[in-house]
Amino acid sequence: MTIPFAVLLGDTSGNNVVNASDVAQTKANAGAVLNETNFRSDFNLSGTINSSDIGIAKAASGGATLSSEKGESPARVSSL
Ligand SMILES: [Ca+2]
Repeated sequence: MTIPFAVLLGDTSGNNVVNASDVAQTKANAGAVLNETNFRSDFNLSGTINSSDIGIAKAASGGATLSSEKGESPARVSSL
């Protein structure tokens, strides 16, 4: 059994790349109360979305998971 698993800091949309749309999404959520739709923008796990999270998203922009760079589905990790 394999379980797909990939984590990419700054990837608010979950598409395995970090770009301007993730930064924009984080900016749009700045100041909002955390909920099930915006929690991914709280990169520093402070419980709020603010300029620190926007800075993290900007710094991470351009990043991608190894699997997305190869055009594959998210990396797979064998079961323990
Ligand atoms: Ca935060």
